[in-house]
Amino acid sequence: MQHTINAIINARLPGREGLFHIPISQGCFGQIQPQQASCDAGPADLDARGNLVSPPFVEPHIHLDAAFTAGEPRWNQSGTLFEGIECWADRKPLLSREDVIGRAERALHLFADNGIQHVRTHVDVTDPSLTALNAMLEVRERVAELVDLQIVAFPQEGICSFPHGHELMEEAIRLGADVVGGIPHFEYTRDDGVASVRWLMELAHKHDLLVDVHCDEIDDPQSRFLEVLAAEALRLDYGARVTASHTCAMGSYNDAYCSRLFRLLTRSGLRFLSMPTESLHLQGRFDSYPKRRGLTRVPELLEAGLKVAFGQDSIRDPWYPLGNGNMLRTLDVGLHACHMLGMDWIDSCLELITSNGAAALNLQNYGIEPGLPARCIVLHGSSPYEVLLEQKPVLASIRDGRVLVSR
Ligand code: 17E
Ligand code: FE2
Repeated sequence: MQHTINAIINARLPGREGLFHIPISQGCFGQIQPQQASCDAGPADLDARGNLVSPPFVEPHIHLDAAFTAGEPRWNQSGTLFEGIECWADRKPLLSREDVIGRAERALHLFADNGIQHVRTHVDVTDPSLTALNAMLEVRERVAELVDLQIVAFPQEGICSFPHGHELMEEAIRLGADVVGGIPHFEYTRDDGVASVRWLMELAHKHDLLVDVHCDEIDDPQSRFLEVLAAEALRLDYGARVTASHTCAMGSYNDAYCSRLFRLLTRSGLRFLSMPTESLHLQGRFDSYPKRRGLTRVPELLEAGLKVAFGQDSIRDPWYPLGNGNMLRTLDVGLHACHMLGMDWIDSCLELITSNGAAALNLQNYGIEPGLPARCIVLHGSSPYEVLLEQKPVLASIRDGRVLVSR
């Protein structure tokens, strides 16, 4: 049974000293008051006991239509992105509404239990039946009390390279997808990749939709579709609404090219998502030694003032056999892979799985501020460092004043 609360007491807040009393009424936060000392909880109070209270975790990049299909009908033995796409193409004809809804909701309940309240899922629309898309549009309504779900029309096998790819994208938008996707590095030619990015940006702009492109998810330093995406975002003045996912090739670009590229990136202001567990697993597969990590330039993008967040990408699917819904695991791996275990990075690390993800999703009412919807989580630890050290399950998850999770 979910009950509502009137306040969170003995709360610590990210980047602020001392303890706080956070009142909640009619599903929204009230005026946050500093507390002189730790106090006892009333019947409708949630006692944070000096632990950190944070806005909910954001899962900005996942593929729920493929969740829990690892090994079906066969395992990805090479561990490459490309064999994953082949395995998925064999699984796709077996999809049904019930199958997709069952697996996606299983993943979303696991996410909710881990303090995630905002999710963006890519749904493969290179399927003439659009079975997964229709099922996920239903799921978006069915889980609304637990999570906000954004649906990306994602052309897994290409827009230009898949029969009727453009029409399937347009149909997905007509049916109600929130975000326009793409996969330029998978199109047959560089020209097709460029054409696909220009076309999808026009489509999004015309329909006033967000954009999230699987962009340069490959170790090939010649894969340079990010510059096309950024230039289009700049031209259309659309940067805050455009997300570049993966950009793995940036980990292989030379510094001279990157210095030119960063000038464009900062001007366009687009958002970045890196999926550290996934890229460590799928990239570097064509290297002997030394072997690349396959991640984009996360600290460099952050230092340039751009928003970067981490996502899980997969949960036991043809691309990645693991995943447990715990964003702290993703954060841990990402900080290791990106050389970000310096104390300054650790102090701000929760932004990578909270506010920066919210920026990528273009969320408007996110944060712990008076008047905003009362959505937050209580973490195990009084500082980001302690939270990262322990990686314990969240102690509570509150949504619009209702207690979704409490331990
Ligand atoms: N599809 C894709 O193109 N890339 C990925 N990382 C996943 C699906 C999980
Ligand atoms: Fe992905």
